[in-house]
Amino acid sequence: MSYNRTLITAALPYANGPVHIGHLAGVYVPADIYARYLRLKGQEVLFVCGSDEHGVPVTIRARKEGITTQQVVDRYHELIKRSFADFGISFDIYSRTTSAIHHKLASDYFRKLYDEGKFIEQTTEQFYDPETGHFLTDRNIRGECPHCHSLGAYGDQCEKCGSTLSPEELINPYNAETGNPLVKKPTSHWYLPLDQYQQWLEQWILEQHKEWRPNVYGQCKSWLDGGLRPRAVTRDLDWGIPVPVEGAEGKVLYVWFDAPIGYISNTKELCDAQPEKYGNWETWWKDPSTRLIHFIGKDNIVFHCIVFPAMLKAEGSFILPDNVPSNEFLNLEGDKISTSRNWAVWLNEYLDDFPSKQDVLRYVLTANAPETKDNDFTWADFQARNNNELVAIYGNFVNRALVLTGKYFDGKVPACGELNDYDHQTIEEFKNVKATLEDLLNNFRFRDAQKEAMNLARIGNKYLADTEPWKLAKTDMQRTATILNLSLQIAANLAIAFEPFLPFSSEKLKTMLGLSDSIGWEDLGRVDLLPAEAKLGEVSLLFEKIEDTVIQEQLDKLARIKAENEAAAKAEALKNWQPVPVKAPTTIDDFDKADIRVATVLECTNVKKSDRLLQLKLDDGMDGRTILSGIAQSYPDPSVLIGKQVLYIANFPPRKMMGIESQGMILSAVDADGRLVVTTVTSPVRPGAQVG
Ligand code: B3M
Ligand code: ZN
Repeated sequence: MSYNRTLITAALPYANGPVHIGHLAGVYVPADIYARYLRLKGQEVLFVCGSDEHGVPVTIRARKEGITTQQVVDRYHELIKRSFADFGISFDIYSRTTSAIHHKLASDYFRKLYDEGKFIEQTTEQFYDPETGHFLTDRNIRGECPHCHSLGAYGDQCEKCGSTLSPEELINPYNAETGNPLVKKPTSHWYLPLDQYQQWLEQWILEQHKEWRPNVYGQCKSWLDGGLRPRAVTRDLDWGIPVPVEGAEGKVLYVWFDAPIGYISNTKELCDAQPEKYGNWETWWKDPSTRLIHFIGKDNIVFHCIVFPAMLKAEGSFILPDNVPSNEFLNLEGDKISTSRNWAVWLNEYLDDFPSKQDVLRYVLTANAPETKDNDFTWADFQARNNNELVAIYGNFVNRALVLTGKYFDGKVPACGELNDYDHQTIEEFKNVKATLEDLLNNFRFRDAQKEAMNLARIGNKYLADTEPWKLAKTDMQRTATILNLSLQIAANLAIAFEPFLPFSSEKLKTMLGLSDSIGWEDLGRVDLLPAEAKLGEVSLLFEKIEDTVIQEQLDKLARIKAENEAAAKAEALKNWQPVPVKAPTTIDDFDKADIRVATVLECTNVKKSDRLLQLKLDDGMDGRTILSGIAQSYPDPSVLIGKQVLYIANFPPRKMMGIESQGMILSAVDADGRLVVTTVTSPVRPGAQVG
């Protein structure tokens, strides 16, 4: 299939918080690299995105802050839009789903499917808070976990024991926000019968799109193998797009029904505003010679590969996505990025701390992109890649070529003399860069593509190091001129090759080289991009070293956030703590079977390679014994237990842990925050004394 244009969408970020490095790495930098690359090749491209402003999260934040939901989305829509612009994410439009054009388009879309009988209507019993008059979604319902009896389990999952739950399983469910007990109440909703699209989706994805990334294809296959079921497309909420059906007051379109339609309404908004530049929106969404590419994170795969395509198929006049290059997740310093725990590097804060270093972050996030598996961002790696790659290879090469030209040729491109074998060999090496880059970029392999561009800088760096023009200048200016001419041509190639990845530094380098705007992607590999005698611009460093102190500040900041989170978690645990229910009745005979004794702690040390176990050497009034106990987290300084008397079970069979034999079990009380406190006696007794 040959295409005349490419429509690129990037997942619409929820407008309930700022954007962070995980968003950039997962979705927006890859999408921007691809859009810039296609534009550089002269292709017709539309790159659309906008804020996703409906759904429950924004309403929760509004209630927490005591402001309106519209105020929340207005605040974050502007912040997110500015962050994307600051990082050079080159959308043609960044709009929002509270726009009138989106409300109308999504509402009309729903009504068309409704009138054509594409939905089924079902009445089900849902949890309802009689006091607030709201139906609740799974995440807004909490209660006692039926498995581990922790009280804060959510309607979809218990975070204590990890069990997947449904709200019906919770004991004494309550409204997570108000604490009110809930009742069940019938409510009717419209459902998209995905099961009716099962066969078509199997054919369209599993047969026609085997080229999709394995993580995407695999997730689609498991959803299809599991059998698709009807999916609700409306909700009982007062925030969202009202359901355009008589008698549906109080119901809105489900956020995941309206949000993908946001791609269409953003396109329409742009084309309606600038038809002379962007043409008719329907050409982008209905002409089969348009190639549609969705950039998303892995948690959005089912919505972009199964649900939205089924919606498009149901409507019947739209094109379908040709590829959905979804990334996995980026973690931060070994921990999952989390908005609620403030465990993130926020884009607006990054720019405060690293002004004008957008390209450094773009480079590092692409170099570590979670393209096929989750990956980890560390500040040490950020510093290393900046100092050892951007500064030491790319920046160093460019700076030497420019400074030496300034020093020996008055800042003008020197004429190129006779090329020797080494020159020809170097030229040969970087002539293939264009083809390699294109193959990688066409296949959404941005990490490898960026590495290929950096290899070009390595070629330049090596060429200068091997030819040492700063020495030759004393004896052979002609040869020096040839070397610097070729070096400047390589630098010009670098400006082009890096443009999709590092737009800011490419712009700066093109200015310093005086590179004509007419030079583009198709010129990659040429060694005559800069004519002799052309005047270079003012020279400055492309990249600057990042010092350890700057990195330490970031690590200290994260350490403070971690401590704040731990304190908050402890306070939360204490606030909601209730003793677990008393166990089933037992007898004195059963109790007697356990031989509980008192012992005095002689030694207490950490167990190597374990962050949980302490090794206690006890005077048990008999031959002495060693017991391992999982109390290390509660006793950061194990020596505090030396001399203390503890209670332990003496007649458990010995068992080996971490290669050490443990003879018994120390008795501890579990505090509300999970801290284990060892039990003792109120006044000293002889070691070996029995407890009854
Ligand atoms: N608002 C973002 C997310 O799930 C979601 C994407 C919508 S794209 C149509 O993080
Ligand atoms: Zn549980």
